[in-house]
Parts: sequence; C-alpha cells; structure tokens
Amino acid sequence: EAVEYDLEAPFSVEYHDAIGSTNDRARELAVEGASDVVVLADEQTGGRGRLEREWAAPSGGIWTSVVNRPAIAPARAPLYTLAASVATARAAREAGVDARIKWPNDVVVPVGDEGDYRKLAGILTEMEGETDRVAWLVVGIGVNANIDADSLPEGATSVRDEAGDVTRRRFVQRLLEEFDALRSDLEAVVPAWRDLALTLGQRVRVDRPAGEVVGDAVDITETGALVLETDDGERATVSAGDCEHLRP
Ligand code: BT5
Repeated sequence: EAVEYDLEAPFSVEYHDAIGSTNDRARELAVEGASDVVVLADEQTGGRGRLEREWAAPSGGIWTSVVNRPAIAPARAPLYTLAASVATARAAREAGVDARIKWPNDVVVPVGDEGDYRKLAGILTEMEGETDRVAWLVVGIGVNANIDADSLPEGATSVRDEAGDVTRRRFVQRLLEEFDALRSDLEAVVPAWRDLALTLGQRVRVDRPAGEVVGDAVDITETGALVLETDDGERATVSAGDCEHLRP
C-alpha cells in the first residue's frame, strides 16, 4: 500500500518508505534551520525510545517527527510532549480506539479497570537551545497503526487490533491539526491531558534519576510534572521518569 501524505499547511512533508529513525532525520533538518517539517516513514530500521531503548517500527505504522521552532523557555518544552500525547490520543479516539494517556508520554488502551493497559503509541521529544529559549524541538510520535499487535513487543496494541485499519494520511492530518492547535494555546494542554489521563488516581512507582518514589498520582502541574501523595502524607513532584501503575 503506497502512503500518500499530502498534509495541509502549516506542515510540509518529507516521506520515506524506510529510514533509520525519523527523529534523526528531523534533527538534521532542524539543525539546517527547518521549521514545521514533518518527517514520515512507513518503516523505521533504527527506531528509538527514551533512554536509548529500542522502538519497534515495522511497515504499516505511523512513524513521524515534527520539527518545531517555538519561542518558549526549555522549562515549558514538556508541554509539547503532553500536547503530542493528547493529539495522538484524540486522533486514535476518532478512529474508534479507547485511547488514554499514561504519564508522561504513553498513549495506551486500558485493560480492565485497575490501571492495566497496552501501549498504542509513544512520544520522544528532543531539543536544543539556550537556558532561556528553545532553538528547535523535535517531537517524535510512533503509532502502532495498521500492524498486528502480536508482531510487536509484549504489552503493545495497535489501531488494527483495537478498531481495524485506518487511512494513515487522515490519522496524521487529524493528529497534526490537534497538535498545531494545542501548541499555539499551551494553556489548554494540561486540562486536555487531565481529561484523558489514565495515571491520575492510580497508585504508582516512578523511577527517576534521583531515585524511586511510590504514592498516589493526584495531579499534574502547569508544566506537566506528576504530583504524588506519598504514604507519609507528603507531596512529591516528579518532572521526569518512568512510571509504573501499581495494583491498589
Ligand atoms: C517511547 O519510549 O515510548 C517513545 C517512542 C517514540 C517512537 C517514535 S517513532 C517516530 C520517532 N522516531 C524514533 O526513532 N522514535 C520516535 P519509551 O517510553 O522509552 O518506551 C520504549 C519501550 O516501549 C521499549 O523499551 C519497549 O518495551 C516498548 N516498545 C517498543 N516498541 C514498541 C511499540 N511499537 N509499541 C509499543 N511498545 C513498544
């Protein structure tokens, strides 16, 4: 199936049948000064997750990276990641998938009602800039679209398995419309994220560079950090890390 990605403004598309990682290509374009370019591929041979983890990206998925040049401080960059998760979840919901968000950046489908889930999509944001201003920011989005979930790593699901195949062009167009609206109205990101959050109300363990915290996830801050209430009644705010939902 040939993929036709003729997206609407403000985005222009660079499409590859196969590429190592769309994030790597988007970073090259960003360094050359590009803006609002969307790199898309049918297949990635070296897809990356966070912390050098591998991202499985076979043919049939939506593997994309958006080059942004936002006039924001680096401290607000996590809002772009949250905006991408919200936009992805909304596009998936329109395709008939019960998509929710697991803090900070996973788009998941709940399994049962105790916080279990399967992962539908992941986001990888990379940026460069000064202390007071971002130079460029690449938001990488990987969606398991028209792929059998059993050919993906354990714990993954796909749009195909949840709701049937989608027209990828239409899915990406929807996703980018939502993303564009949210990035131009950053105040709207956190409320939209809260509405879709699976993590809020869960008992969680967060692994972060400074060590592990366990508690109840009660909120996120205006910059997207997770607020935990620990067992000794203290509040802990975590801005980055890996989050695991625990059984109540
Ligand atoms: C992420 O990392 O979730 C970010 C994934 C970003 C992928 C996009 S695709 C377009 C762009 N180009 C790239 O090279 N990357 C971005 P993280 O939270 O670290 O999760 C990684 C973990 O998810 C892995 O260790 C696996 O356990 C699992 N995993 C790998 N591939 C998966 C898949 N296709 N679906 C669901 N889970 C997967």
